[in-house]
Amino acid sequence: MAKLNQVKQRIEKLRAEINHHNYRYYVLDSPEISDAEYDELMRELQKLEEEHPRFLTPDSPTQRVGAAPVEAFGVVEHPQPLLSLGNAFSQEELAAWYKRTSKPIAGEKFDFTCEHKIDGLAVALTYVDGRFTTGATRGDGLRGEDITQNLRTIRSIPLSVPRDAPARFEVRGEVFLPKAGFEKLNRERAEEGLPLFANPRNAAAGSVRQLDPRITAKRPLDIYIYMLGYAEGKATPPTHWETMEYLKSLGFKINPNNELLASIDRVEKFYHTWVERRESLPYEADGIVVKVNQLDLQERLGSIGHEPRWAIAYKFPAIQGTTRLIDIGISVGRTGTLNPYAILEPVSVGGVTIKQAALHNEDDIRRKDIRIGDTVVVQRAGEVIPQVVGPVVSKRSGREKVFKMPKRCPVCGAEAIKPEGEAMSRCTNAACPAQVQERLEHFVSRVGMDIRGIGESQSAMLLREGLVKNAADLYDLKDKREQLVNLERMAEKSVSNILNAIENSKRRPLSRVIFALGILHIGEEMAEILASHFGSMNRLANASREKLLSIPTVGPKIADSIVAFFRQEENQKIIQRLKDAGVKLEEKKAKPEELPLAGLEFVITGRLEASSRQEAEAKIKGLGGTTKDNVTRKTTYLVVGADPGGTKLSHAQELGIKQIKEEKLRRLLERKA
Ligand code: 9MJ
Repeated sequence: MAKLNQVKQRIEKLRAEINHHNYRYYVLDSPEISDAEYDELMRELQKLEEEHPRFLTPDSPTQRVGAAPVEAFGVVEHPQPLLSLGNAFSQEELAAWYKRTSKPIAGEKFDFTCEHKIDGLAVALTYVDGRFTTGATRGDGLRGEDITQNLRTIRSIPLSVPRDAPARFEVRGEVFLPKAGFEKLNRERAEEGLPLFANPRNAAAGSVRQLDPRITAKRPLDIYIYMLGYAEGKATPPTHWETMEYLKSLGFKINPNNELLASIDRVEKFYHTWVERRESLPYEADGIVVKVNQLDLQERLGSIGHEPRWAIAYKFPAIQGTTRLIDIGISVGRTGTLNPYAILEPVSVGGVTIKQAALHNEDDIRRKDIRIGDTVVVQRAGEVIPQVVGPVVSKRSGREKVFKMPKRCPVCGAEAIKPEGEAMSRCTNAACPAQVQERLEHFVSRVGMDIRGIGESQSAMLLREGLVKNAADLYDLKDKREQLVNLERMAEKSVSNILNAIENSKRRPLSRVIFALGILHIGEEMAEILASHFGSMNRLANASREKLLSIPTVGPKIADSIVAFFRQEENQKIIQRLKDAGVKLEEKKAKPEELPLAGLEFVITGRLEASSRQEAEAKIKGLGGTTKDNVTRKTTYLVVGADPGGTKLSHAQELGIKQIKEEKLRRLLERKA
């Protein structure tokens, strides 16, 4: 008993420590320990919880991800309606709001809070007895969707709050995808040939409304809390500003750019400051929200319909414009994707001249019914490439032309195909000059081998001059110094820099090399998984389809692509030459005792439905666990499949060995992978 008590205490201590470090990292953006130290704490907690499942609670930091997918979201009734906001689009409209608002509370002293209006998804989070119990979308304001399991995966949402918090309360906030996360997500989707999200808002909404929380967990979502909905069992502060300070003290993430301002003139200043600086923000904001700070006055002002009279969204000027779509061009990506883009009559949008814009893919063009010759609305959002929002149908003359994807690659003339179920058409010729150049650019890019000094124009020149034909040739350039110096715009100094950068790139981690090779469907994350799993390029290159599929996150599309890549002689030669040149193609594998299932022993009985027994055993071993044919005292889990015959089950029962179903094993493997 004494031992069990010690375990419980250790578990509680670990949870408190991990929650603290989560808070430092995700809420304050100011970590106190390294990732490795954090992982170590998590691993210890996971191990103790597995060994002592009776101590597992839903608010444990290990339980953020892992809920099973759902068929559809349940409905949540909001105890108090979620509000939307009225808009002001000009100084006059803000002044009119101020006049309307001041009248009913004339003679009262009040001030304002100003916040950025984040363009994400509004949610309500309910906490009961210190625990996060329900998370819901706004829906129609009265009823929203139950997305609790998805919101649990967002690290800046606390799963528990301090004991002295109100017994039951609801906070409201905006879930969003920071710009950097949005760009990374779209890069990954491009790698995988998936349609791109048009903006961070759509990406955030799409991520939060996934039926499978494991997908949500992979998206770098964040939240800012902007309101206390209600609180029971405890008095809360009398102003909005103090309420936000109070929520901050409970562990919620509050936007540090919020300000408390004494007059409407100050509000105007706050607005103009951010109109100028909005692009520098790490998130997409489409305006500011001005709120009357005194909560008793908010109450007196009340709402009209769903819109409170005590707040208003003062919108930033739209970064949109209209112009004519002269033509649709096609650029060829590194994996052969034919990417349509808009060629526009130059137009100034928010002070920047736009001549080209993204068009995503053929289906997107058809869905929006964008025709060549149309007047179109174009939009600039943050750092994101300008986009065509849609046509202005009323301006059509009837001479506009419907766009058709070419059947041949516009660069090399080879056949283009659109694989079943994919959004993009592809050029089928791996030697297509456009693909060769894109592959080289990808190889040297910052996220690849990071060879500074070789960009788009240098790649083109090296290929044009015949100095390189593929990535491996870069490592022979040191013998061609003379020729390099003779190239246009290549001074002695830049040649030295480039040659140094090439030399330095030999020490990049294996995951970068795998990613830099530009294998179809292999993004940065997948490259990391493959590197840590195989530990060497050689082992990856020789992995069979089955072996690849035994890695939990690898599906058939990825496995086939890897096998096809390494089967090509040309690619084998490139890898051999990289090796000969001294590029590091090995990595120290995690020591067996550091793998997530290290020390756990599994026995399987009965028939497995979702995978074969061999596959399940391979996955367990891949994560450091062991598998045995018979139950002994050392067995950690007996996995019980359908129709278990034999004596394993009764033996396990006699010895008090924990039994788990196949579904539980699957979740365990996914969580650990
Ligand atoms: C956003 N979207 O950032 C409110 N909001 O307050 C902020 N939205 C809001 N406040 C009351 N910062 C209703 C909506």
